Amino acid sequence: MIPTITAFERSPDRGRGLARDMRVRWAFEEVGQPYDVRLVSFDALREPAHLALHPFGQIPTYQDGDLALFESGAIVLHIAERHAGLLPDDANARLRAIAWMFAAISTVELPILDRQNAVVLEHSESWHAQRLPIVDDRIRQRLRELSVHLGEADWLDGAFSAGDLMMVTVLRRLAASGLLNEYPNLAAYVARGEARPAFRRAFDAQLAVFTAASAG
Ligand SMILES: N[C@@H](CCC(=O)N[C@@H](CS)C(=O)NCC(=O)O)C(=O)O
Repeated sequence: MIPTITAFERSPDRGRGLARDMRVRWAFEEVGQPYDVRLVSFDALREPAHLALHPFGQIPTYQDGDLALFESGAIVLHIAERHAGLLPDDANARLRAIAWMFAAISTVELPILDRQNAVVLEHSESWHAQRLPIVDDRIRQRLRELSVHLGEADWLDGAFSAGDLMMVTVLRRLAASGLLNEYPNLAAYVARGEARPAFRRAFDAQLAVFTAASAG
């Protein structure tokens, strides 16, 4: 049976691959697992049928037989555990890769999401101009630390893993901010992730949804 995930029918990121179905698509492509995508509208996210799959009314969701999952990190971890290619065989290295997945979505993504909220939701507040540099400095702190850890390495801990997959997708959200370019090794790290054939296939698949929606 082919797993089915949900993605936006009309992604607000205009096909830049920033919505979180991109991580799941990329994971599927890395391990060579075919998948189906069910596109959902914003209205459908609030309907009981979708809330039964995702209590917070978001994408992505994952369904395979009697297994239903939400949270992109949990879905990517499930894919990585079921297939070879995204987690090392060595038990300790495997746990370190999983730790990097958590680091991506809890330690690094949080200040990045704060910036997104500041830019999208708070731009007309009188205090926006004062707050944004504070938010940016919180991001810089994490980027500095991550940059030191990565050093000259290609990936965060040995070979490419689900930890890198999550981290690259999180850092891509900074593209419009220019902040990533202050850390050349991190910018190169993201470019390395984006150059992977599996990333390109996943990116093209989500872009095709946006292009088709725009044409329709
Ligand atoms: N922590 C969740 C976040 C999911 C999330 O924020 N999804 C966004 C799209 S990237 C969404 O569905 N937004 C619509 C909404 O929240 O109404 C995950 O990683 O899966």
